[in-house]
Amino acid sequence: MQQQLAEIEARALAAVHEAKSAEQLAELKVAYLGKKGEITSVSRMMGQLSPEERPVLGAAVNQAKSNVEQAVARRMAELKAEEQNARLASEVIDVTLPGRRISKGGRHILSLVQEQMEDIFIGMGYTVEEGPQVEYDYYNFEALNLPPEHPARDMQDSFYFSERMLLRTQTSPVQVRTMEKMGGKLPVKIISPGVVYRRDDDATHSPMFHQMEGLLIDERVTFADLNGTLLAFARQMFGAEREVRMRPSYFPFTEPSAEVDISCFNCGGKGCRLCKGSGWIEVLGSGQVHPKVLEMSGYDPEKCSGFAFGMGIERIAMLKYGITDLRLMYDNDVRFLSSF
Ligand code: 2NM
Repeated sequence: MQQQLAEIEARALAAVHEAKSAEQLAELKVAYLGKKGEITSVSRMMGQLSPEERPVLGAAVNQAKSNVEQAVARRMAELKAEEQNARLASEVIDVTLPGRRISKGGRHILSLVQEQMEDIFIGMGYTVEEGPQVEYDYYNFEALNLPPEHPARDMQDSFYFSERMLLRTQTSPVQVRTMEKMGGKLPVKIISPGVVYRRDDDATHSPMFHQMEGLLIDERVTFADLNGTLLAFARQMFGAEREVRMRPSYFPFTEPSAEVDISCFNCGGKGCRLCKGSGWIEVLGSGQVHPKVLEMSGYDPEKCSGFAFGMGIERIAMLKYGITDLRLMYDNDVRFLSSF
């Protein structure tokens, strides 16, 4: 039986050595070491032996099993190494190829438009001022000549934290703070871009939007200066052929006040769908700063005068880039964002 076992072991080792694949090795393992495998069957014949002979054969069977198992593991490792070497030999990696380009982000359309607007006014000598979004009622309303009964002060229209504090509904408080800071010195020549908040929410109104206001105070500043400034802005923003039109209006902080239209850049003023046939598009509000507003912030209306204006940055962006829904600018869908 020992003889037979030795012969089976030698055959198994030779077959394992010759194996050409992992599947073939697995089959050999079953054929020799499995439940009905050849080596396993030798131990089944143990019953024919004397009690003295049994342990001797048992040990020999175990040794043979162990030898074959080790040979299988060795051959498996060899086959794996061969396979990897073959793959490495055929695989061509060109290490001189350039890497994949990392796509850079871009500025948001609102930031781009705000910057264009800033650049135009910086070019006319204005400086950019900013202020807090959480404001005192005093700076947001009172110092701007908004009487306590004014509808804009209603809880329905503004976000209040307390009786004295709210989210600013316009950037005008920045102008008031700047006038205070300047302490009566001339000129004051600033723009104040930034976010404002109002209780409004539909396709054309968002509770959070952006404004840019401007303020110029100096000796003998007139309505004609306001007109010329806005004309220069309109032409740089919407094209050299634009005209502006001012219509009488009302704001508590300016007197007189005017709504400002620019001639339609789509049809050149002939009338089209964009301007609803009128040839004009409303873009901003403006006026001569009210004497009370000047006085409250330390400027003598007898010695100086000023103009102010305010416009929505979203509205300018929508007009300039043909954006039809305000909300697209807040969704942050990359397909929209990357189209500018
Ligand atoms: C507008 C329209 C008209 C405005 C007035 C002032 C200030 F502080 F000087 F009184 N700042 N902004 C103003 C005037 C804003 O927005 C439609």
